[in-house]
Amino acid sequence: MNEAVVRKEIRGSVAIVTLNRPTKRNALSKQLFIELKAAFSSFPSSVRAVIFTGEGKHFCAGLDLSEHRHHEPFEATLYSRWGHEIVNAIRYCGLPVISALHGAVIGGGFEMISATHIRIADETAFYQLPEGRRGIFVGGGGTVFISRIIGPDRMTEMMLTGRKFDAQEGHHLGLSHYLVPEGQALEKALELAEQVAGNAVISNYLMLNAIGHISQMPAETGLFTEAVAQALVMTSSDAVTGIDEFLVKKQDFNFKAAE
Ligand code: 1HE
Repeated sequence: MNEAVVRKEIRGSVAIVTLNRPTKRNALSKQLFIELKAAFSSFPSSVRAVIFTGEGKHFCAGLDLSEHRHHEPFEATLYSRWGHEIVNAIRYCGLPVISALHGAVIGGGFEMISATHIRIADETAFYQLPEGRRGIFVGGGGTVFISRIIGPDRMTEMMLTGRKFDAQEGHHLGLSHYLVPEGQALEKALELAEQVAGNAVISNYLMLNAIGHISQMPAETGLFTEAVAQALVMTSSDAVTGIDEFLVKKQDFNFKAAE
């Protein structure tokens, strides 16, 4: 039997999903795709936040090119659609996903982290879309999701030239929300995971789903959807608790700890 190339560990209310193929710089092989999809498909009900990271010196070197020397068009289409399923499994797993990044964040790996909700990079992180230099193209949702972060114009230039953005540059472009010293991304991710795990489940669910969907709607449809989403949360018992705690005790309430 092959060794697992994705590790999944549960630490209290936080799950840690780790790409575990460091000798190949966590390149995305078929086996890794299968295990990654499975890892994000279900979590124990005690889990309230997920951390996504990589073993070794690099987060991910992108698609395993050794598996993609030749494809038929239909096969390549299905492969890309499979990539989209995985990216959507990350984005819509129903829990906040926090990526902890270091070293290479390349190609398909870059596409996957564009689906995560909080991104933390250490100073060694760098970002690259070398597809243009290899005669290929992105296929893991990058044209939609990376371009929403850095804009289609910047993504086009990144792909045409194959340039690398270092951690500082990536941070200024919005690729990371937090930039931390070398080796500290996982620690920061654990701290933030504990914090967001303490939010009301229903609030988190709406943040993870409604904002992304509403941003794709015409304004008036979006505003109506926002009102309905707000009504769902504002009329929950969690809203009563959260607002009362603030008004009476002047504090943020930890919903997870109160269970
Ligand atoms: C790989 C891959 C890979 C490493 N597929 N085997 N991605 C790329 O074009 C990035 C290619 N990789 C690199 O630029 C570098 O490997 C790194 C900057 C990430 C790391 O460099 P380094 O010096 O630490 O490692 P290395 O010596 O280059 O690689 C170590 C091993 O990993 C080596 O194998 P070995 O058997 O000779 O030890 C490499 O061949 C192997 N390796 N990267 C296969 N990507 C959904 S569509 C998205 C399309 C894309 O993602 S395109 C981007 C592809």
